[in-house]
This record gives sequence, structure tokens and C-alpha cells, in this order.
Amino acid sequence: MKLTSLVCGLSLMSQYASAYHIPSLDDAAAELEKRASVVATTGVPGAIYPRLEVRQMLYNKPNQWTLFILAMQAFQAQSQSSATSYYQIAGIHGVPRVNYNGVGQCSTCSDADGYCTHDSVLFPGWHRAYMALFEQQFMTVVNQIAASYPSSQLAAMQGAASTMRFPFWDWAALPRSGYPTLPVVVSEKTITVNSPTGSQTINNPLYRHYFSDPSGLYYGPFVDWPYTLRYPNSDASTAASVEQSAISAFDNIRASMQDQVFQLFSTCSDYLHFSNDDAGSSSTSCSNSLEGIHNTIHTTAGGPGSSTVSGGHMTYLALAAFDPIFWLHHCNVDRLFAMWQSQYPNSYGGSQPAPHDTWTIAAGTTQNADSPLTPFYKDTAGTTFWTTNMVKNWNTTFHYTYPEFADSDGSKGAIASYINKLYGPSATATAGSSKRTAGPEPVAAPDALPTAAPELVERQGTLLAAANGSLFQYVANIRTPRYALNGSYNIFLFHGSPTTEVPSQWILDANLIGPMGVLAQTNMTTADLIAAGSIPLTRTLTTAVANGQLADLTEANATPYLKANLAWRVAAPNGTEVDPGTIPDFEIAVFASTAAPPATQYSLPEWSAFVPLIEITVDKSGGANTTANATAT
Ligand SMILES: *[C@@H]1O[C@H](CO)[C@@H](O)[C@H](O)[C@H]1NC(C)=O
Ligand SMILES: *[C@@H]1O[C@H](CO)[C@@H](O)[C@H](O)[C@H]1NC(C)=O
Ligand SMILES: *[C@@H]1O[C@H](CO)[C@@H](O)[C@H](O)[C@H]1NC(C)=O
Ligand SMILES: *[C@@H]1O[C@H](CO)[C@@H](O)[C@H](O)[C@H]1NC(C)=O
Ligand SMILES: *[C@@H]1O[C@H](CO)[C@@H](O)[C@H](O)[C@H]1NC(C)=O
Ligand SMILES: *[C@@H]1O[C@H](CO)[C@@H](O)[C@H](O)[C@H]1NC(C)=O
Ligand SMILES: CC(=O)N[C@H]1CO[C@H](CO)[C@@H](O)[C@@H]1O
Ligand SMILES: [Cu+2]
Repeated sequence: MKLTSLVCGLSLMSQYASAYHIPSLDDAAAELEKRASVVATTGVPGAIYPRLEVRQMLYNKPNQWTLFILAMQAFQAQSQSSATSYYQIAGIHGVPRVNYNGVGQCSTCSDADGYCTHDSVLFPGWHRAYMALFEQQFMTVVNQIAASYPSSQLAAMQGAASTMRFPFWDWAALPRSGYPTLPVVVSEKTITVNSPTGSQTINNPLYRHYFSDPSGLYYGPFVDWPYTLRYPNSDASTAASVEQSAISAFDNIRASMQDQVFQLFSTCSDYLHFSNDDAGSSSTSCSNSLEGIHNTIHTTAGGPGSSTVSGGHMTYLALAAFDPIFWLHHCNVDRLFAMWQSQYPNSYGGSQPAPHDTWTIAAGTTQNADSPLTPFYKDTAGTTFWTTNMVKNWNTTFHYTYPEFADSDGSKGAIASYINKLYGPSATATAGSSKRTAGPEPVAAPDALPTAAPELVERQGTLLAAANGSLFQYVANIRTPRYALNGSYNIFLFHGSPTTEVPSQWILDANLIGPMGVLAQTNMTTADLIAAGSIPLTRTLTTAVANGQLADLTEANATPYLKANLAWRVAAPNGTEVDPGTIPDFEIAVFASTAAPPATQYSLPEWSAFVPLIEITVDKSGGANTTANATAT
């Protein structure tokens, strides 16, 4: 008797098939075994506490910080065969290709790597439940460690644990002056903490995860790498991360990510388009998406790879969740989701066909806010899965919130104020600042927009704004087939030309305006899936005005300036340059809009209609509708 196959087959059917499935004794045994091993997703039991920004925890909550590091170490050291181990929870996302919670593969899903839902209206809700499962198991370890401190520290450590949640990494807001965007504590190889047995220096569990056996990772060279890597320096089992590349890359793209996040908050008012990069391609005013922005953080953390070396784990859909940075990142993605919900409380859910298989969802299946978020069971009975609708109120459902909500009344206006201060064009707050009384932490040395130049501020009315006071906005919308290049790839926009034609260096280039990372996996071949992105150009143009290269931001002047100075490159998964004109349906088109400054800091700017400026890109390979025209003629 094949018990395992029964377990797998049964569980998928259990919700739907009981009407016609005649249970046998074997089935009953399998069902019992399954239930005994169901891991329910409950979130951390107890009251609602904020997930802190990782640097906020480091600076302000030293005991929580200690527990965070020690728990990440212990969690990652758990046996790979335990269903609640770091390894198995990370493995839900993609490889190893195994069932979780006995939730079996769909009959036509044999080419899928895991359960994660991408290019899907389920993206925000699925990852919310995923993060809740991870956090609850992480906190179980935190509590065990807190309980192991000597009596002199026991009360303090258990007190710290009792109000603790998993931290997030805000990769879009300004870091504290003089510090990198990628927190030093995520990049250091070792870290010193006050353990239950005294001060201890350990391998930093945020820097990389050590596998006890990587052979389940399916893809080469990942099956040979003993730990997770960022910007690996070789494909050999002795490879090391070139962490400095990750540090420099995040500093180089941060301003664009800030602008992309702000544009997302202020122009994406509809859940479907906000939620994922597939839907985004049907909207010009909301061409970016939460998923699209999140993809770029993935490819930038893992590194682009080259003709001789693979990108790191974060660069690949099926492998990303093993790198500890994934959890800091996805915690922030969930926070952006929550903040977005506060701005658009009447738009939630949507319906969309699944563009490709996951472990349990066949391509073409219609997905909506009531679709099961497999394999996340609501309780140990193993009968009900969470849905997007069920995870709407993150706070009361999974018992966490974010500082922006905990430190304010959580109203639309209060959260808009944080969005303006953290991500707006004149952001004044640093990552992790959300103080209730003192207001956001001031930025020590503003390095953001050159509008800080006094004479420019004076003349801003005429140079950067229309007669009615609305600020001119320019964006480059990108459409690209997500799975056309047999792996993850990157699109880079430049002001002028890149300083080098070495594709692996483009993410670090001084002339980079912004990137769009396209996250995929070898052999994913849904060629007709168009992913959309949008890279704001206004910051670059404002700098050009400040530098005297451009007279003002009127369309009459900005259009020829962009036509002469906007360039782009596409770097293939193997590190070579691809001519975007050869990628079917690829299109970069510039649009103009204006943003009426909000009446108060408690609301977001309102953008006017997006007007296409075809002439800026039409003559260049991959530019506006050249592909459409090429295929038409
Ligand atoms: C939880 O979040 C919702 C928004 O989804 C909000 O309306 C509600 O007030 C919050 N509840 C608590 C207890 O924080
Ligand atoms: C302000 O003027 C611009 C340019 O004429 C126009 O596109 C926009 O719609 C106007 N905005 C408002 C709020 O009137
Ligand atoms: C790299 O990938 C591109 C795009 O898929 C392909 O055209 C090219 O032949 C590949 N080059 C090598 C050396 O594999
Ligand atoms: C994609 O890449 C993999 C691994 O390099 C290779 O085995 C496969 O043949 C490629 N598929 C296509 C369609 O090029
Ligand atoms: C990708 O597909 C090719 C051709 O179908 C196959 O030979 C190869 O083993 C696959 N690679 C992976 C990693 O699945
Ligand atoms: C596409 O081709 C048509 C006919 O040749 C031409 O009129 C049109 O301007 C072209 N559009 C673009 C965006 O190049
Ligand atoms: C920027 C732009 O005008 N894009 C157009 C390209 O062509 C498609 C259909 O052919 C239009 O829908 C786009 O608006
Ligand atoms: Cu994901």
C-alpha cells in the first residue's frame, strides 16, 4: 500500500471530494495521519503587537534584538525533517518539490515548484498567511530561548518576548545618515549577542542560512551550495557572497524604490492592479504593483548572475525563501499591503485567471478573494484553508500590526502622513521612524531631491509645476514577458548611457535611474504573461533642472530632453545583454502626468490622467509600440 500517495491525493480532495469519494480503511488511516501532522496557521497567540523595523528593534529593543538573532539561529538549525522547521517552511514557497501539510499536487501541476502564488491576485494574501506561519514558529523558538536565561535575566527576556513580533526591513525609506540601505546587521558574517550563557559571537543568521542537506533544492548549482548566497562569486560548492555588491546595489536603487513605492500608493487605487504584475499591464496609471516592486528587491538581493556564475537564492522564485533576508523583505511587503489597505479601504480582492501552475493551482483556474491559500490551514482539523478575505484584518486575525498603526490612530490620514514622510518627494523620515509624540525622526543630511537648493525652491512654481501648482510627473511604463528568458532578468533605465557595457555592473551604475527586476525560474515558460512595471523619472529630471541641463519640467522641454537622454538595457539571466527589440511584446513608453500637492500632510497627491509621449522612445529598440508595429508590418 502506498500510504504517502494516499496522503497526498486525499488531502487535496478532502474539501471537495467527500460527496463522491467512498472512504476505505486505508483512507481513514491516511486521513488520521494527515490530521496528526497538520500545521495550522494561527499567527502568534495573544494580543496585537507591532512588527518593528529591523533597525528600530536593534537600536530601541536590545533584548528583543538578542532574542531575534538567537531565535533565527536556532530556528535555522532545526532538523530539515521537522514540519515546523525553518527549512520546511521556507520550502513551501518553491523547492524541494514536496507536499506540505499533506496538501497534494494538482494532477496537471507537475512542472510547478511550490505553492507560492505569483502574477496572481492572491499574491498579497498568500504571502500574508505565509508570513504569519513563519512568525508563529519563529516566536515559539523565541519563547524557548527567553525561558532559558538565568533567573537574573529571565523576567527581562520573557517580558521582551511577550511583546515581540518578527521585524521588517524598509528598503525604500532613507537609512540613517551615513548608513547603508541594506542594514549592516544583515550583511555581517558574525554577530555578537548576550546569550543565556553570556556574550557569544556566532555566525550571523541574517547573513546566510546553512543547509544540513541542500540536495532537495533541485536546481544546479543550488544543490551543491551549503548555504544561501547573494552575488555568488562562483558556482562551486566553495562559493562566497560578494556582499558588498548587494550593499552598493541597494544604495544605488533606493531612491527609485522610494519613488516607485510612493507612486504605487498614490496612483494604484484598485486591488487587482495593485496586487500583482500581471494585472498591472492592463493599466497605464497603475502600471507598477506590489508584486512588481517586490520582484526588484528579490533580484537585487540575489544579484543578476553572469555568463559564468548563477545569481543567488533571492534571484530565483523557487529558491528565494531560504535566504533569511526573504523574511525581512516579505514582512515589509506585508506592511506596504496593510498601509495600502488603509488608503483604499473599499477596494479589496478581485478576480483573475491563474496564468501558470503552482503546486496546487492549475493554470487558468479563476482566482478571487475566496480562493484557498494552500497549504495554509486555518486550524489543525485540516479542513479549511485561509482565503484573501479571511486575512483582511491582519491585526485581529494574526495578532500583529506595524509601527505606523501602533503609533497613531491608524486612520487613513495618519497612515498617509507616514507615507508622505517616508516615501514622498520631500521625505523627511528615516526607515523605522514612526514616533507618535515626536513625529518622524528628522533626516540628518537631506540627500534626497535637489529641490533643497533654495533658489530652486523659490522658482519651483515655474520650473517644476504647472500654472495651477500641480507638479509635473514623468514615468516610464514597462511591459515585458515575464518568463520569456528562461530565468530572472533585469531591465535598467539610465540617464544618458550606462558608464559600462558590462551587464552585471548595471545595477551599480552611477547613471542608473531605476531597475525593474523580473523574477522567474529556469524552465518557467509561460511566454505570453506580460509583467508590468513603472519607473518614475521625475527625480532625475528635477536633478537635471537643478544642474542647469534642463530648463524646466514642461512637456515642451522634458520631451526632447528625455528623447536624447533616456536609455535602457536588458540583462538576460545568463548575464548577457539582450536587444529588447527581439523580446516579443516588450515595450517602454514614457507618460506624463501632474500631481496636485495634497491639501495637508494627511492626504496623498492626486495625479491627473497619464498622457503617452510616444516620441521619446519610439525610435529606440524596445520603445513605444515598435514591437507592435514590427509584427503588424
Ligand atoms: C485592525 O485593522 C483594521 C483595518 O483592516 C482596522 O479597521 C481596525 O480598527 C484594526 N483593529 C485593531 C484592534 O487594531
Ligand atoms: C493642472 O494643470 C495640468 C497641466 O495643464 C493639468 O494636466 C492638470 O489636470 C491640472 N490639475 C488640476 C488639479 O487642475
Ligand atoms: C544568453 O541568453 C540569451 C537570452 O536568452 C540568449 O540569447 C543567449 O544565446 C545566451 N547566451 C549564452 C552564451 O548562453
Ligand atoms: C532553460 O535553461 C535550462 C538550464 O540552463 C535548460 O536546461 C533549458 O533547456 C532551457 N530552456 C529553454 C527553453 O531554453
Ligand atoms: C529544463 O528543461 C529541459 C528541457 O525540457 C530539461 O532538460 C532540464 O532538465 C530542465 N531543467 C530543470 C532544472 O528542470
Ligand atoms: C506604426 O506604424 C504606423 C504605420 O506605419 C505609423 O503610422 C505609426 O506612426 C507607427 N506607430 C508608432 C508608435 O511608431
Ligand atoms: C504608449 C502607447 O501608446 N502604447 C500603445 C501601444 O499599442 C497598444 C495597442 O496596439 C496600445 O494599447 C497602447 O496604448
Ligand atoms: Cu514570493
